[in-house]
Amino acid sequence: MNPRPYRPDFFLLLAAALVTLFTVTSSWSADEFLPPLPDGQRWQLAWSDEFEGDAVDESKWEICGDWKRRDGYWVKEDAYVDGQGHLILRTKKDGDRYTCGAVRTRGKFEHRYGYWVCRCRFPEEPGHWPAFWLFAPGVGKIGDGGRDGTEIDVMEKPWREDRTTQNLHWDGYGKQHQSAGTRFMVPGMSEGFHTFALLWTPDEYVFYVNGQETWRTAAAGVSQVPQYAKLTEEIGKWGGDITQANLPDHFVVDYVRVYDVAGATESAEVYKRKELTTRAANVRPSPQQLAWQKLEFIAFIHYTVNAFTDREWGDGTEDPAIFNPTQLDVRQWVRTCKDAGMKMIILTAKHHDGFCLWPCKYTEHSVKSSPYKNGKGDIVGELAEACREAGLKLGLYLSPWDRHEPTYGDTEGYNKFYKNQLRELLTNYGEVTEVWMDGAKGRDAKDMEYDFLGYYATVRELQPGAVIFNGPDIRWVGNERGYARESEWSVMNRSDAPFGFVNATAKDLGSPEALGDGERLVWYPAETDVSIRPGWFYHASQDGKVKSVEHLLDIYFSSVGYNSVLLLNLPPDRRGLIHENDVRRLREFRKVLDAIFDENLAAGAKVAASNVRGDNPAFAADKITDGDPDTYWTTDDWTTAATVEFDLGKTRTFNVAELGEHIVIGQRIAEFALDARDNGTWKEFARGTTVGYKRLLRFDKVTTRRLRLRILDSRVCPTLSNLALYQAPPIDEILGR
Ligand code: FUL
Repeated sequence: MNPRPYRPDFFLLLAAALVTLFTVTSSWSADEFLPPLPDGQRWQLAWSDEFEGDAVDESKWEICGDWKRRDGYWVKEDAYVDGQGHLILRTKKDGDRYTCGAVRTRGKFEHRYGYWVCRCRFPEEPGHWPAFWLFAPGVGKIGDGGRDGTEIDVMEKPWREDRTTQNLHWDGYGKQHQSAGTRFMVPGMSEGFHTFALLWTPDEYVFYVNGQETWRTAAAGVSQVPQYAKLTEEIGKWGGDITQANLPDHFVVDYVRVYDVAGATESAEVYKRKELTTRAANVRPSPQQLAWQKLEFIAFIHYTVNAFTDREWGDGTEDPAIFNPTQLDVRQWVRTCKDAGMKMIILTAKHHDGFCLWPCKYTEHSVKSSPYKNGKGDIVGELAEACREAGLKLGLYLSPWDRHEPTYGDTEGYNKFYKNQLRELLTNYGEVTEVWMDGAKGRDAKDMEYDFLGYYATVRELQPGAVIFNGPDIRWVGNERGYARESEWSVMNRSDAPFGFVNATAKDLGSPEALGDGERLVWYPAETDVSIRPGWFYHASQDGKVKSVEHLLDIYFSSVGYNSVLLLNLPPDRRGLIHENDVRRLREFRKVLDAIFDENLAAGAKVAASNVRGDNPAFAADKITDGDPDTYWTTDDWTTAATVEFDLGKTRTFNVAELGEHIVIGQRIAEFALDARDNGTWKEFARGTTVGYKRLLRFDKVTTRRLRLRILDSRVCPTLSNLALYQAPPIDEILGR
């Protein structure tokens, strides 16, 4: 039903709308009272409705009804605009029942802080009252004062005379209900238009009528959560006796405007940063990158003529006759890696010396010219088969720098040769999961240009499921010591170079500053490569220099535990076996990891979060401890700080924590802290920056039943799919030393 008595001619309406629009847009900021601000700050309109047009703008307002409300009904037909720039909330008698109008911005505009103002004219008859108020679901939550949401009544006028009231309600409407309020007279208020406003800062509420301060309070904690606006009429005894009213009666609203504080110069910067971090937060891993990240711990095998010459870099002049591993057993390699919990083996199919571990058709410089299996061996093929049998993935390293190949230095000739080698490797050995393109090149190397784009295209064509290291998929962490960055972001701004498109050794690759203009944001996670010995290749002189369990554990926490994949190198010796010392050390290392990550003390813990996205149970905090890596907790957009409380069910002692984001949709968390409840107070015991796929933290023993995670900063909104707690026993105890 059209509530207006007549519908003016469309063109008249349009002309009127344009005139009003022009007057409104050109004058509103000039004649509005706005509370004074410190130098350098100004008010900026964040949201408004001038009620132009011929219908309530439902992108801004939800029209309430039809349902019972107090002694009457809220019905949709009683909330409409009058074509003169006003919202009308009508109260009328409809048969036996009394009805009135109400609108709210729930789900359409929810905002915290700022200056909220409404200009309106009051109804004249008794039995009902108009109100302009702010609300949030957290009003019903008990505890935390009004901070988790407060009913903020900027104006309620149940009286016919020049009197009004402003109120706050929090901690629900039951036994714990709390409130505060003020009542006052403003001569002339019952007639004509007046403004009612709220200045809401994180610390205080200041109320105004016609630009005059009427009340200032922090009550029991100022609401810190986004709230929505309501304009309502209600029928009840508080407003007098409705049977005495001459109906219909109208509450007329000229506008609602919400302003935010903006630093005059700062705002453009803040906006730019928000825009950049929003884009960065939404960069996602490819399915291949995600699958690779989940491997966590993988093995490198460096093997070539170097094992027989005792060198780290062969010069390409080595005689294949020296390559004679008499006990080579790829199954021993695979067993060693599998027992250590590694999920892939990457073999140097060809290192810088150019010697090929497979019988390459394009060169004689390979196993086929060696005594190994009388020239009939194929170490790539043997390893591929053993990995397949054991359920491990296979990766291949093929050095672009080749110190043997005669075509090296002739750009066209060598690129053809290299792509032929790649084609052979990626065609004949089944699934290959990672292709390692080493950037190393000696100073004396002949000058030539690698056809990286052609190399990548060959990989994509033959092994579409593979990730390319140093290419478009995986980045070198920047050192060979085994340490990722404490703030290891997986999103960065790449250059347009086809190879080495970030400066892998830079200290900071992921902060908003490092993202710069953000024009080429990519998901580019770090792989941390390190050898279990000082060298990449086997040297008998290093048999006593295998890294200690403590050292390996430190590397693990600083690589896997810093959002990276750990690629640990094991060099087979001249026999063709991984040396006993290395095997023993890996066994010990695994034993220690198993003891640490034996029992998650937070499994199934009760969890509550300060904010849940859209109050949707699918994103609730219990997803953090449900043991399902595919479910996660998250918050509303731009709730970049939040707290999550865990009740472990009983007092527990732990010294390791593990966190994991749901990186499927991007990486967000920038800073967090962990607190334990101790004698009625929260005590911080650990703190970190990025989380990403996995973040591990070690700290002195903490004993508590209640734990709190504070997300201090994140991009757009944090996600968390896992928080686990472990009790790491002393290493000596685990190893019986
Ligand atoms: C470097 C190479 O020069 C080393 O020999 C080793 O292969 C290491 C993993 O990469 O760039």
